[in-house]
Amino acid sequence: MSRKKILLYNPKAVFFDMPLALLSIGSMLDPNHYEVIIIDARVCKDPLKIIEQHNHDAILFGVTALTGNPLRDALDTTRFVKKNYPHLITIWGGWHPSLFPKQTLKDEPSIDITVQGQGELTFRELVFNIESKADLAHVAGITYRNQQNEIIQNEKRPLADINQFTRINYDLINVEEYFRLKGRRQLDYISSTGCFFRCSFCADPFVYKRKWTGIDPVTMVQDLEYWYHRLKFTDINFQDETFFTYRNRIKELAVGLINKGIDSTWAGTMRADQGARMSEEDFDLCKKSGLRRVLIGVESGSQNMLNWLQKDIKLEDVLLCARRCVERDIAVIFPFIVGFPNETDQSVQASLEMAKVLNSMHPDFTTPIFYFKPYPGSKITEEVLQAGYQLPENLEAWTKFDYIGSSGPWVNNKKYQLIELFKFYNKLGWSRKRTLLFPLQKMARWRINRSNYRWPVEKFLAEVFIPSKKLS
Ligand code: B12
Ligand code: SF4
Repeated sequence: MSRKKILLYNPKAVFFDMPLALLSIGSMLDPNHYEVIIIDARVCKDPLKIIEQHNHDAILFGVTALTGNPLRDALDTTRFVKKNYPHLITIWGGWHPSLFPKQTLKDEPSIDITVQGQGELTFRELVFNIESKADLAHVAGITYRNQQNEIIQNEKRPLADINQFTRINYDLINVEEYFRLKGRRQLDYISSTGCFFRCSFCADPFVYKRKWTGIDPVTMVQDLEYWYHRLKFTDINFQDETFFTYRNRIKELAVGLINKGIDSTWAGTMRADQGARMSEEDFDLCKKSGLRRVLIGVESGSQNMLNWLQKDIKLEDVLLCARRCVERDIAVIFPFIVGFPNETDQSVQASLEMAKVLNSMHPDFTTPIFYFKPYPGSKITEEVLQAGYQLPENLEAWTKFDYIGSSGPWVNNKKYQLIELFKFYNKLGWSRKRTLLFPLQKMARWRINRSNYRWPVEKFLAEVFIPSKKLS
């Protein structure tokens, strides 16, 4: 019996993380019955041709949709598919349709179904229902058009235990191609879904209702051991929201990696409070098992602001984690966000100060600074919407929503220029010493320490000598 094809699409974008969302849902289908074809527009030259090749015996076209630029290609390709292959049911899942279940359908007739939140069980059930042409009314976690063309949002699907899912089958993609594009044999891995915390700028509490589910460490070690021997990776990038949620889980993982001889470095996300609760021995164990980098969201250098953000961390915890990482030569990314509504200059200044302190502690510490933009689902956004702020009103407008490029609504141009100069000099000043650049690096530190950015000639020179990508 020939297998039915399931086409899964990752839109064009400029980064090369493995398409974990599509791998997660695709791995849930019985391979004896379905042939899952992942088309990643970031890595294949002519995605439309691949769709054309496979459309005849396919039953659906699934797309993963992240807010912002990737929506553009997601939209164009879905329109192309609906126009040319109307027999394919088009399904969008991921963060954007999780936040806009109905708007996405209302604005775009080429999309048939949106999926909200965790997708594994919903997708498997959807595929079964679509294939058997069954009613979708009982598939929890989706929004769809019924026969009367009404948009119906079904009941929500509670977060299911991730341990009952089939583990990701990396054979569904050409892993070597991702290794090549990344420039290293780095495996992307997701070990949990959701987060227990309540940060008022984040969409996670809205989508996952402060729930969390994670793969048990024994299974994780078995899984990683299997793929280590198959793929010969040398680094694991854990893409979880909060990888260090349970200290014992991480310790068991670390012991497992060591005992199984998995000779690979790894990186993951850690909250400052979680790092502070760990012992020195826990850090030693993680380092021994290959921990090379953590990402610790600092968000603000002002404790008052952190309290307002409901971040539930203390600045002392951030510094404690930083010191522990310095002692063990573990790199850290410390992201900040500035430009919250009504944020004072003092609060922004406190963030810049904290970024300076952290950056100066270790050449492998980085402190990216983002500008706050209100996003639905977060507590802050609800508040600014009530005060009259307007979000993009339709799907087209969301394709232009740009998180990174601009300063957001609450940072004026003068402040923006200052912060951008700070970012440049802070990064240059504290990065690893390079003989040729050393005089510029020294000058950058002098400027940072005095907040003096007049005549930024080093910026000009550095931009000439260092490719801008490395400085961004
Ligand atoms: C890796 C990552 C990136 C990578 C690449 C992203 C990518 N997907 O290609 C990079 C580093 C480039 C990146 C960049 C950014 N990211 Co990012 N990133 C992540 C991260 C850490 C992991 C994504 C992932 O692979 N998850 C694992 C998979 C399995 O989970 P999932 O995608 O949610 O998929 C599940 C469901 O959503 C659903 N599903 C998903 N797709 C589909 C499709 C179908 C058909 C179905 C049925 C179901 C389904 O089923 C899946 C299994 O349960 C997430 C946080 C997280 N843990 O999810 C943030 C996250 C996605 N990023 C986020 C943000 C804000 C950003 C940035 C704006 C950050 C910044 N300030 O620069 C940028 C810009 C992104 C852009 N618009 O261009 C937000 C998303 C907000 C949003 N609404 O889009 C997240 C959720 C972090 C957060 N809590 O705020 N990111
Ligand atoms: S910012 Fe991180 S810790 Fe806070 S709610 Fe979002 S995912 Fe959880």
